[in-house]
Amino acid sequence: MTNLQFLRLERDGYVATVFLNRPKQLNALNIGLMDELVATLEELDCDDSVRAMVLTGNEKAFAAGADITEMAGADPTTMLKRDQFAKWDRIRKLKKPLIAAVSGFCLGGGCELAMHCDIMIASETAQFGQPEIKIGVMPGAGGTQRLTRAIGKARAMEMVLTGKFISAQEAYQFGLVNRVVPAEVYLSEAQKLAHEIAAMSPVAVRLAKEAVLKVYESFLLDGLEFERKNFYLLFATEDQKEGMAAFLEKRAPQFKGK
Ligand code: DAK
Repeated sequence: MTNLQFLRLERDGYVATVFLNRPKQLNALNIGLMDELVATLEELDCDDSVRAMVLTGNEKAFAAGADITEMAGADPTTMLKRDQFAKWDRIRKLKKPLIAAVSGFCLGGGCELAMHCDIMIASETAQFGQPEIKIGVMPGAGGTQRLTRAIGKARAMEMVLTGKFISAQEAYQFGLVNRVVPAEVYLSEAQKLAHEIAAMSPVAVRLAKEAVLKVYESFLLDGLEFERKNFYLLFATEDQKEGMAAFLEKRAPQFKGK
């Protein structure tokens, strides 16, 4: 865990806080960051001196999504070989409670990462969205499944098909986040909650988390598999190339349905 390039780590008693740390790119989740994140979370998960973890970004962004520069030129075979989903599966399998402390942009893969967490505390400045459709693709790391379960079909469909963001208050009303707190305290509130959970029996916490997740696990796995296949397929389209190139060139995309 030494020499972290894309993360920062703080420890306080039984609570570890992991900060996503690519501020210039609004914490866009590049491959290097995801590698570090998964390794760090797994290490903390196996460390008996840690009982709860907080995952956060900075005030401006939790994370603005997967790194578009790394995906723009990719074809389905490249995406398949990268096998990035294996990393996300490892986050899904963490045993200890993981609390997201979200401020600012929480978009695309960033929103999907926050939804991998067990509890979400949002700053009043947080904005949530699945804007992949605007760059010619769709959510690939569980967004179509977890968002729909969290906020219902009607709202999820609108977000996924238009890419529109929702505010922290809306996210609270829709059931995506546990609570919305003033910007100054979003992180300390998440850490307070983590300490509260860390005071419980670690074994009971682990088994209780596992049991809550079981509620939808088997359906979730079918859904994730379906989503992944569709996501890969989109990398065979001209619209994906156009959508991502347009973002990087800072212009509006011209989609052709090809
Ligand atoms: N990727 C790369 N760079 C990004 C980025 C991203 N997702 N988001 C922002 N940046 C960069 C910008 O390019 C800009 O860089 P410079 O021009 O300064 O070099 C810098 O961060 C600041 O961004 P802006 O200048 O755009 O800042 P604004 O305040 O004007 O706008 C914004 C903020 C968040 C509205 C805007 O940056 C934006 O729309 N960003 C893209 C949001 C987005 O489309 N997100 C979804 C990406 S697709 C997978 C797992 C997950 C995924 C895919 C596969 N597998 C396991 C296979 C997920 C996919 C996605 O998330």
